Amino acid sequence: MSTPLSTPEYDAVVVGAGFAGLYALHALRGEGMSVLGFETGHDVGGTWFWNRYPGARCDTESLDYSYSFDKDLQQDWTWSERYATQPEILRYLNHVADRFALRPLIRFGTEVTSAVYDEPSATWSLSTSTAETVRARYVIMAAGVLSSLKDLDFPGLDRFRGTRLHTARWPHEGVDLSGKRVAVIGTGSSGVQLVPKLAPQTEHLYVLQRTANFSVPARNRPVLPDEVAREKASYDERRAEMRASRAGMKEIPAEGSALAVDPDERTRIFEWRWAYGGGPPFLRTFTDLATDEAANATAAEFVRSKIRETVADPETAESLCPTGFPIGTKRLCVDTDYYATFNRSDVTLVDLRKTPLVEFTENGIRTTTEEIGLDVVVFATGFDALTGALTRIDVRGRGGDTVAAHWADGPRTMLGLAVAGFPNLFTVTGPGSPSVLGNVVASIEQHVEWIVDCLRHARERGATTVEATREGEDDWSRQCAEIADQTLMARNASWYTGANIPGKPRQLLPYAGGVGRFREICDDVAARGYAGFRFS
Ligand code: NA7
Repeated sequence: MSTPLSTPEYDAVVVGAGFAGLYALHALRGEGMSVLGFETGHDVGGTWFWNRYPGARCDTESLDYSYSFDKDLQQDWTWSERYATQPEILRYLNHVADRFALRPLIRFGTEVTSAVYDEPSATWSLSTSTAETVRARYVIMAAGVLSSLKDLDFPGLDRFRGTRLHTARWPHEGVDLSGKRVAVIGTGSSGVQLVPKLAPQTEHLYVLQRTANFSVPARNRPVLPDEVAREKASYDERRAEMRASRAGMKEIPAEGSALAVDPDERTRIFEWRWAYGGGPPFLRTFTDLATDEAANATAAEFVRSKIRETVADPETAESLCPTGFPIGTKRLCVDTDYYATFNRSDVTLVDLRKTPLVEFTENGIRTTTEEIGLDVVVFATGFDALTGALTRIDVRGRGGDTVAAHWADGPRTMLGLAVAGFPNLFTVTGPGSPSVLGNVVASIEQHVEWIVDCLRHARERGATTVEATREGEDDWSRQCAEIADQTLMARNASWYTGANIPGKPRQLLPYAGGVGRFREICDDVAARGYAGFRFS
């Protein structure tokens, strides 16, 4: 005889109140469910709540990096720039939270510390940093893909008497850096956006670079009124294109193989994309840049030639030229004046490959050749991407198994949406989802809508639990690995493959088959009665 099911306090709990959490709350409530959101931050925004460093900006075009689920919202909101700044995106998310009355559903300043599945009642019990416990039938993990900070394991860090800042924990009130000697550690997307903005504010800026990254110009500009009118008039077509596309955004078709054109013609085509601006347009200049090393090398060399052209000091230029990995296998940075900033007399590049960082001292940082006196150190050192937000919570499914243990040899999911042994728990843009390999907002909407459809289906068939099967998870993991093997990304060290976190298993974390293809696969799974899922 089965144990009677007790009534949960909430139909669903949503963890996180960024783009994913807000939409999940809205969509689940729309199904008539009782919902509760938890958010560590003191307000909505997720990534855009935390990452307030000067220069923080989205590198997907605003017209794509925004919700499409509500046509009135889409028409009412007007983006002012091609790539929105962090303050503008945060204003947008606040507008969404108010417009759809989502704020009252969320407990802010509250971190979920554990989520434990209770088999007899088929409910989840969640505990929080504020010593609260709630029970829910469903849990939607929407805690972000770049939200769990990489540990700062620098020798002697505690000794340093100056100010420490992190790009992803930038003070809300801002920081006055005038007259200060400042170091930025890290030259990924955050560092590359930050450096040109900090340089004019500081007395002297030291950029501590361990690995030079490729960066292409954003060519950011205001969105002009006639462009706004035109785009809004045809927004439906833009969104349809976005949903079917590879990267979840309006795309310029690639030009065929990079190796099929002569060098002059190839350079002319790269020049056009360089002048157009943006990461995905550049990486899609030719069809084979992501898959063929020789083709990729032509793009890498083109960017290196631009760095040498821009940076006056030849030694600094050489240090800034990325080598040893194909372009696009680490996230391609998108900048405004990054390389030109090194022509300033008050900016120094410290090449940690040549002169490694030895330790922090009371007064600054010691490398193998000098001690750099500093008032402020900014860490732009990255995140435990895609898995960190989930594995840092003590999530226990059937039999008390933890997600962290289930993923000990690398994350495994069914469609990036569910994990075998964790019934009624869904993940948004985690491993196995196209996630960061495209416009994350496009994926978030697709995931949330798919989850809501799945829960409606469960209700219609009278099921209390829905769960990924082990076979479904095996099959999806195999498909992800097969697609990954076709890319250069999977073979190279980056946070895409978990290589930035010591001890993290190496595998390409997101699904590399594209946003449009992923949607087709998800739709097909649903059409086949949710093949790979078990309802009971
Ligand atoms: P990233 O892209 O992970 O970049 C982190 C940077 O910090 C990178 O240059 C690292 O160098 C550097 N780093 C990390 N640890 C160290 C140590 N111990 N010493 C020296 N340098 C270090 O993070 P971002 O925040 O820039 O960007 C993450 C994403 O957020 C971004 O792509 C957007 O999508 C938003 P390394 O390469 O490891 O040598």
